Amino acid sequence: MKTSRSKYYNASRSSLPFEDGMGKVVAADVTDVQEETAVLVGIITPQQNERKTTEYLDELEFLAETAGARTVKRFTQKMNGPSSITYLGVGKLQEIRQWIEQEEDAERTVSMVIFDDELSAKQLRNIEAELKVKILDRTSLILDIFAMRAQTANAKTQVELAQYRYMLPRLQRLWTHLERQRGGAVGLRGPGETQLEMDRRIILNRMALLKERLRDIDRQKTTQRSNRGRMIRVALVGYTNVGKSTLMNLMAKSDVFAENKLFATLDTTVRKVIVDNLPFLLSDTVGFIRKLPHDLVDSFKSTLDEVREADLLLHVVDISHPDFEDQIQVVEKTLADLGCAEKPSMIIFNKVDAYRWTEKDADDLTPAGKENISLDDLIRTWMTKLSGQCLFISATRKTNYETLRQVLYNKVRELHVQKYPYNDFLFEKYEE
Ligand SMILES: Nc1nc2c(ncn2[C@@H]2O[C@H](COP(=O)(O)OP(=O)(O)OP(=O)(O)O)[C@@H](O)[C@H]2O)c(=O)[nH]1
Ligand SMILES: [Mg+2]
Repeated sequence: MKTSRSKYYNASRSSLPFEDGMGKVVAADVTDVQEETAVLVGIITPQQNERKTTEYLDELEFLAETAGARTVKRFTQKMNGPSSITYLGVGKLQEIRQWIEQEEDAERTVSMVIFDDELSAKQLRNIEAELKVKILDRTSLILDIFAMRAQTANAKTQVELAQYRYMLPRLQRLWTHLERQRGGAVGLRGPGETQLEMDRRIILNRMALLKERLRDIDRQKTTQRSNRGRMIRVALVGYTNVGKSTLMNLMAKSDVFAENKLFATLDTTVRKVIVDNLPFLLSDTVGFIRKLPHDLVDSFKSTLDEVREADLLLHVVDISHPDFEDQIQVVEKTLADLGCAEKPSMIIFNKVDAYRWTEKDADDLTPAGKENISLDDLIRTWMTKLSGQCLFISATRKTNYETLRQVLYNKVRELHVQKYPYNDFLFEKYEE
């Protein structure tokens, strides 16, 4: 079996982050693990019914898998809202602890418990004390995947900054934990606190450095963008894993990394695309997700500038995903947060080839669910809803690809004439 270095920072075993020679704070110790296994936890509340929670946990499982951990069990609890002290009820936590102990007795290790919502420092500390395994939440898991995916200096800097932003308010937890391991509860006020202050200062310094670096990158990118000439800029946006990069590759004949994992793309790629005689710029960027950590959105400002400055947004949707309607809302909400709600945009429903539905028997009188809607009916509904401002395609099978090109041509041309009325470049025969 493959032995890999665990990517996870193990708070219960390791010592604290320390500064390396370059002023960078690194986790001091990682544990060797054969295969990491995860237990997932979510709550069912009046605002989030059982079906929703299941969908969230499905997604959390996909995130865990992307990060390299296999899910072995899920726990849910019905409650009015999360407890500010332990997130779950105490009884539920004990139930999870017992289950973990049973597993350990059977010589099966549980590497981590992942909570579907962001945990406060206090919740983390209490849960960790009770469960005695590594605890992650959706945010730290997403940050971990981002760290794994980051390729360029820009993406790496942005992720590192987001990680420190997440870590800073939670530092105390690590110290408390360490003191407990040493068996001294009182010691917290002594050297521990000094050390905590030192750690905090090291991290704050590092964050200042990263921010400065990002400002430099930002300046460079702004210059690059202003040198791109008079071309309409189109940005592919959408939920993660919907097929943005696949579509980019198809249109720009490029070779952007695309795969069936979450957050395959972190960096923005921009390509010149020519439809007939019309050139424009097409960009592919990071996908959105539910409960996207706010720190991450802030840290990814320069990557998302591409979206902010686009003239037209192509919102790609995976119509074969059971939650695609929810995903549309998440993307629209994120776009609004970015100040892009009013931008011209178009919805591209992708993966029509993968759409599945079950026809109801004529004598089945139960109300039709969303799994009983045929593709044709779905298309009709959305065409009406969006007054025709949408397209249904398959990027892998090229279904309706010609229509997409035609629609884009008209749209980009219209925008071009508005934006650069005296630019005759548009109507020349364009030679590549
Ligand atoms: N069946 C089917 N699969 C598709 C289609 N388009 C893309 N895919 C698959 O969907 C998966 C995700 O595609 P990507 O292009 O990486 O998606 P993305 O939106 O760029 O994802 P992130 O970069 O992770 O946000 C890949 O496995 C693609 O092969 C399609 O039209 N039909
Ligand atoms: Mg991608």
